[in-house]
Order: sequence, then C-alpha cells, then structure tokens
Amino acid sequence: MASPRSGLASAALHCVALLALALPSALAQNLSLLDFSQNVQATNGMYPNNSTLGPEFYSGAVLDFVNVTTKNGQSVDARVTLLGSAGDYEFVGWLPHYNEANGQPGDDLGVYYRSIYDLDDESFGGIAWTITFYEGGGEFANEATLEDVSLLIYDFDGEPGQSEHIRTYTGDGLNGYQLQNGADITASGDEDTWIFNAGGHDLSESGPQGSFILNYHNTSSIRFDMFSSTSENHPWNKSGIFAGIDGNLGLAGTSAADYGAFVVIPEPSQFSLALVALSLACFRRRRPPLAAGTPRS
Ligand SMILES: [Ca+2]
Ligand SMILES: [Ca+2]
Ligand SMILES: [Ca+2]
Repeated sequence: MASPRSGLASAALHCVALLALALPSALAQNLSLLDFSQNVQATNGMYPNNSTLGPEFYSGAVLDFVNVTTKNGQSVDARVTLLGSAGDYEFVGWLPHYNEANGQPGDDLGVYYRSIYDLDDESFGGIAWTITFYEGGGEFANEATLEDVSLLIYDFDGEPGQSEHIRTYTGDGLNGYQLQNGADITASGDEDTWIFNAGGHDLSESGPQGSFILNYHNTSSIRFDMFSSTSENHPWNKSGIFAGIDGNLGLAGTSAADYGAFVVIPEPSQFSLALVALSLACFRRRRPPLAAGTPRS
C-alpha cells in the first residue's frame, strides 16, 4: 500500500494549486467540443420534479450519447452513469439536448436530483455519476482518451435554504478551473479532490450567470459528486437541485471576459488515485425516485 505523502509535499502542491495563471481555458491545444444532443435511449418523462426544466428527461441510471465529439477524425460516444445516491437525496433524471426550450444551442446535459423530504426536514446528501468516453459507433466497448475537455457547469446556485456543491477528482485529469465573476462560487481542494460551492440564489437555469469551467487533460472518464444540504425551513417539498453541463462552451451569453483567471491544479499522486477507488465504495446503490415532487431547481 502506498505511504501517505509528506505534509511538506502536500503544502507545496496546495500552493501550486492556488497560483492563478492568466491562461483562458479555451486555449487548450486539442480541446474536444462535446455535444450531448444525440441520446440513444429515448426520454421517458416530462417535467422533472414538476419543474419546467427540459421538459423531457430520462430517469434511468445510464444514458448513452453518440457522436459527442471527434478524435483524429473518428467519432466519439459518451455514456453517463449514475453511480449511486447518498444520504437524504435521490436522482431524478438526465436532461439530454438541454436547453433548446430557452433558445440555447440545445446540446448540453442537464442533471437533476432532489431531497427526499418535505418542508420541515433538514436533509443532506447527493448523487455520484460519471461521463465516460468511448470510441464511436454506438458499441460503448472501448474507452477513448480525450486530450483536453472543458465543461462549463451552469445554474450552479442552490436555493434559499438549500446549498449546491460539486466534488471533482484530480485522478480523472482535472487540471484547472475558472469561476464566473460575481457568481460567488468558491473552490477548495488538495491533490485528490476539489469541491466547488455555489454562492448565489435563483440564478439562471439557461444562462452562464452561475457557472464555472472545469478543464480535464488526457481523460477517458470524469466523475462528479453533486451534493446539497437543505435547512428545515426550505420552501418546497422534495426540493430539487439542477445543474447544466455545457461541453462545448457554446452557452449563449458566455464570454471569456466574464471569468476569472485559470487556476492550475497539479497532477495527483498514485496515493490519491487509490483513494478515488476507495471512495466509490461509499455510495449506496440507487433507489427508484418517488412518484411525485415539487417545482424548482
Ligand atoms: Ca441549480
Ligand atoms: Ca437556479
Ligand atoms: Ca453546449
């Protein structure tokens, strides 16, 4: 078993991580632009959690997409997989081809989960899921490694009485991020994981006002742990959390000038890679969503 890293090395890495460089993410040499519009499985529901988002969604654990991008002239497919839910939250569904209904390009991926409790209960928990890339052709057999991927995550805002967070893993190739100016998003991490915390409330579900950009290098699979806490006086039963994933930075209204400097995250050690594998065991198997819900995201 690998021995723990020294405190000195950890501190040095942390300092490197905090160095902000004026390098826009879009300058990545071989950026793969992702398109989540060609879902394989048909959507099987409308109005997730009684919201207007989508409005179509898919509640299954695995949703496949073909032709999300190309690599060396060959098509690349992608599979999103729910690993599980934890605590007092449950998965609601994927929103493919998001968000044409609001005049956006319609090639993004929406993700929706919610508290399982009603108005007066505090709750904490979330979902874990992955995006994995495959050689194209609809077989989903051989994984494909992409040199550079940028994911713009938006409507990252929470609600009054309900927080919104995302944990990311450096072992997936995470090498930097940029935060939207004025969105009050905070980020903290070490050589293993980085957690992003939403700031504002009631930010746009279709625009970049509450957003940040993650950059991955040499990645074949990306994991997200989306989690939230709900106070006992939140305004809705089974209050939901939604975020949009824009994989080609094509979200209307997005400007590079609206983001802070690119923050570099150092490569992980083998020790941290082992931790990622271990943490997968911490999520329980998914249980089916409840039948009824309540508006909001
Ligand atoms: Ca949100
Ligand atoms: Ca919102
Ligand atoms: Ca897009």
